[in-house]
Amino acid sequence: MAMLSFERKYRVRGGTLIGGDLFDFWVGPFYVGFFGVLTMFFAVLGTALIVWGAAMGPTWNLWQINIAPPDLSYGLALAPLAHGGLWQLITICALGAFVSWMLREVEICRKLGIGLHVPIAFGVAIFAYFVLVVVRPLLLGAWGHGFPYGIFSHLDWVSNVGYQYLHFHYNPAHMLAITFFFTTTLALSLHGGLILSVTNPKKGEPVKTAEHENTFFRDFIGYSIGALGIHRLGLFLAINAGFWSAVCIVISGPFWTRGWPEWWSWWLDLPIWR
Ligand code: UQ1
Repeated sequence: MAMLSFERKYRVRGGTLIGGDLFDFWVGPFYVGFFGVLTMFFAVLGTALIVWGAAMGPTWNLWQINIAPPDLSYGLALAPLAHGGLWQLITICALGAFVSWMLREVEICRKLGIGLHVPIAFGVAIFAYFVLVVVRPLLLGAWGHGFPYGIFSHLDWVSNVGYQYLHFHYNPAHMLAITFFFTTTLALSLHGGLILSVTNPKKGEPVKTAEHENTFFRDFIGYSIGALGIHRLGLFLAINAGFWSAVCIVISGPFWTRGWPEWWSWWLDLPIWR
């Protein structure tokens, strides 16, 4: 693909976090950087380890391949490769690749002189994964509390851990996380719909602008949050979805060991009912 006309203007030197000019170059449209190289290293190694783990297993059926964490009896020790050790190395590679990818975003932001909103948002997603596979297992005292890497196996894990707390939907942080996930989709569908509606007028009519956007929502619900506001709201909603997901799983076990329905007994015990 030919270089776009504006790319040359924005391909500025510097802004790197480490290594100076060493990896400060592009391959086609892609900025490389030290963290681009590091991402590739972890991603290729991690993928190779997954394929190795699959080769050790009983099936090549994509749905059934499973790379399990160590047995609980290994506690927080390193396990033999075939007994969860691969899972441990793959987890390190995944976190290495995710964090490197985020730092590559930071370098690009610094080159362009823009805010760090995108890497910060991605960081919250990484945080949720980190809490799930590192923080919670650490607090519970065994890597075996991590979730298995496999399409069906991770679904089974979610179901089993959910039933361990009787009814996971009674977990208040889970309620918040779900509410933020759904509200994120509501906000994006409203925003996507609104933008497309003003940029696709009837044949012969001019494309509409911010005044139409604001007026639609003023007419509709008496309030418009504004063109910048909707993006602030979207970022807030999406970050909260990831954050409360991390909270809802880390409190299950380390801070609450009974069924989640029982947590609500504080409500039934309020003196106002007596
Ligand atoms: C909105 O008010 C607005 O400002 C004009 C947008 O910007 C283009 C939007 O995309 C949306 C969805 C809204 C409406 C949102 C709320 C929370 C009133």
